[in-house]
Amino acid sequence: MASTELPPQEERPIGFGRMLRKEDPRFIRGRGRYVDDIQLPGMLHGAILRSPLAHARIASIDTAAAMAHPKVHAVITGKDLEAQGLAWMPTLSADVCAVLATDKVRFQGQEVAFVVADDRYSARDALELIDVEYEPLPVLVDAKKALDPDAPIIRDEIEGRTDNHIFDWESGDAAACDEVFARADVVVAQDMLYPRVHPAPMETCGCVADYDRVEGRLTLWETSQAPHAHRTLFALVAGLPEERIRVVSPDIGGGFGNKVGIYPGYVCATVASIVTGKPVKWMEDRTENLVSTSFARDYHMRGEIAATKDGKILGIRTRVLADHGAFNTTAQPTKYPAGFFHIFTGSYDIEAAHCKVTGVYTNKAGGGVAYACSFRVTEAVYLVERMVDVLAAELGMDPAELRMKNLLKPEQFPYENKTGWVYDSGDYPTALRMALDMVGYDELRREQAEKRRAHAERGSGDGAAGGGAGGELMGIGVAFFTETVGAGPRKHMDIVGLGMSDGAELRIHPTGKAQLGISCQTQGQGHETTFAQIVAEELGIPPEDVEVVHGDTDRTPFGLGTYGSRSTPVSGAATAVVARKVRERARIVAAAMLEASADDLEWEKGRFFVKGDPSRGATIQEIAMGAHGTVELPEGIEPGLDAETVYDPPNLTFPFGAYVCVVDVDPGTGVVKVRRFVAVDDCGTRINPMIIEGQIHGGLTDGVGMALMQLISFDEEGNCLGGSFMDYLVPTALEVPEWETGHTVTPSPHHPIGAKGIGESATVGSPPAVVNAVIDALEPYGVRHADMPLTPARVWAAMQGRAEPP
Ligand code: MCN
Ligand code: CUN
Repeated sequence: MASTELPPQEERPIGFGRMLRKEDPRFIRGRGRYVDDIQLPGMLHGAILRSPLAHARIASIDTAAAMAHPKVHAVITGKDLEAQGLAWMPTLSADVCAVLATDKVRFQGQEVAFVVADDRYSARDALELIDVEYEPLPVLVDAKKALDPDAPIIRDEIEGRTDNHIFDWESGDAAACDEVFARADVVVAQDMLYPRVHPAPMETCGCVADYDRVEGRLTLWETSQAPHAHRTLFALVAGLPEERIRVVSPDIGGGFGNKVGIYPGYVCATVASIVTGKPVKWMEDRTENLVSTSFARDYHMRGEIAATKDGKILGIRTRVLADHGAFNTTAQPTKYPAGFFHIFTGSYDIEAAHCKVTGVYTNKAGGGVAYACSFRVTEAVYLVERMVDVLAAELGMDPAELRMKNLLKPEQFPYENKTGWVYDSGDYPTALRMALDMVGYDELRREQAEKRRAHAERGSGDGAAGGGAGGELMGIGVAFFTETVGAGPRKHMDIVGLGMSDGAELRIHPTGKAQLGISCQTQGQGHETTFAQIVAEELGIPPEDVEVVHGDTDRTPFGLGTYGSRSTPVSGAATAVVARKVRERARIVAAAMLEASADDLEWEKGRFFVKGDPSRGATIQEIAMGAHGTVELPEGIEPGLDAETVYDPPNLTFPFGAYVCVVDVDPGTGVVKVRRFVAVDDCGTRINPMIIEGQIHGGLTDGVGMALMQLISFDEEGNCLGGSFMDYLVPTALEVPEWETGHTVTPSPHHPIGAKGIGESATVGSPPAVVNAVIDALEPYGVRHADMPLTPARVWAAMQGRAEPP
């Protein structure tokens, strides 16, 4: 079970264990270096003119007055980009996206023109001098109407397009599902929406583009979770040779998937730098970030579950309508247009499963895969975990007991689920039992029964079921999740044709200090610490002596970057493998130094010694000096210890967890208070438990935010109603309880150190636990489901038997 105690700093682990983050001294002293901290001589500032309308034809754009502004250097419009073939750019999902609008605007906040001026204020002032004449078009907001014959066609620039359909995608076996549903005793169905939310990182997106006309070289500082992939795409789109592009992703103030894609601002700043010959900075403000960059979710789902009358789940099927906005700018492996949604089979031993997902365009910002989503595992887990509770209600069974009855058993791993995923390892019942014990489940149910009884007695006097003051409605919510992270095997997974492997380079200096270059990019997850710990574990070099280099394409090996919690599963594996390569080289050098045969050497952390004679040995530091010095090496052995590798994962990793949430709902106001939250996670081998707990605390907080507070919504004209932190509510310490965490350790059998990802587990697992708890609290009112966010108004409406507040 977790202890939050850190060992004293002098007992820092040489390898895995709790240690403070190496990067924190600069962050807590305000010495982080973010994109907006970069100041270059002669740097100009860009600002984007955005569409006030969600759908309109552009009749004309007059930039003369803006150009006449004394501090303005350039005004770029879609027409200017069109002349260079840059008005549209490819997305990460086989679609194209407008850089600056040419023909029409397709969502509110879409990029229309780019102004470059001496300073940020003048650039913003000059935006108001641009005169755009719009001819409004009918707006499509409701995804359910996207395929109606009379729906406005959003992407009519595409030859021959007569509807808003993007894709249909299926997984599982429809016929097998029909068969089990036909013979099931009980079938329940439920419609649910996982609403549009936004990752809202504290640092918005931005860049500094510096094109050197003499060298023909572009340096681009970017808020990017994937610098190498961005560089390759820039090379392909702009036609610049790849070696003349350097992408640097410095410190990132939170990514959460928001910084995976390539945004028009990056392209505009680059074009502006080429045009003006000066460096150009572009930085979004909060509203721009919320209205125009990658949102998350927006999945309209219908779930169905079939079971026997004693609660054995037989099959699950689902039909999904996916709202992708005006451009399909999601980012997931090419083969999977719905991401990894087909893990909606969850953690259960079932006979059949099937899903069908249809993607559509609407007049909203594009995106869909972001906000610690594990490529739509979030939606999948929400669906199955809500459905299991709906089934429990139907059967009158305890939801924890129903889960326990259906969980996969440890001996079933590796387990191939009904949509083709092979779960690598797991011990689910132990994790669920631990969570129930930690929370004191039986006692809580007793307390709840007591309160319900008291409530019913009071309620009969009041008229309305329990309305009126006092007597909180207590709810207990359970969720069990299986994730699939670490994309992924090259034979199955690529993003725009780039296979999803990652490189690692390890240099060992003569003094035995090390420098590790990796292709993933930390946005707050602590890679500078944990990746040093992997090297430390493998080589015995203290983590403080291992410098982790990341986020600079000139200094790191190629690889696809950080998202889908893939850093530990892929780059972490690459790091362990490259360290082992170094170790094998060190063995040969040590043999030469100790005048022994390499086979006769034994390794203990940080040192080789001669078998049977532990006093005859050499430390890794001594070996490093020897390898760089004058030790005579065998024929054909190169001096030095450096090594490199590229890791192609054989499978994904499947972290899992059991969560229990306890809420109290005020029947008078509908306000939900999260009283307790227990999270038991299993991410295999744990590199740094302190960082893991931090990831979980953050994800749980996000989950409470999504379940209770957050929503990006639109009015009928397509005006975004969540465009500021006054409307889009990010949870704080005030809304969340003291988190209670526990863990089990079931290593991944195929990962070199047995580690699975953890970065998104809590965001994936917590929303259904919270919603299940609220619905459980509303049981006396006969509520079976209500959609997130469960704001006081929604909860109140549900208590009145309405889906939406009036
Ligand atoms: N870790 C560990 N032991 C394990 C697994 C992970 O010690 N068995 C550590 C890792 O070494 C790393 C951290 O936990 O320091 C997260 O690791 P991992 O699960 O590999 O996830 P990534 O590093 O790939 O991070 C990405 C993930 C995603 S996709 C989103 S979205 C998200 C998240 O991480 N964005 C974050 N957590 C975030 N945390 C912060 N602070 N900021 C973000 O933007
Ligand atoms: Cu889906 S959000 Mo994270 O994978 O960068």
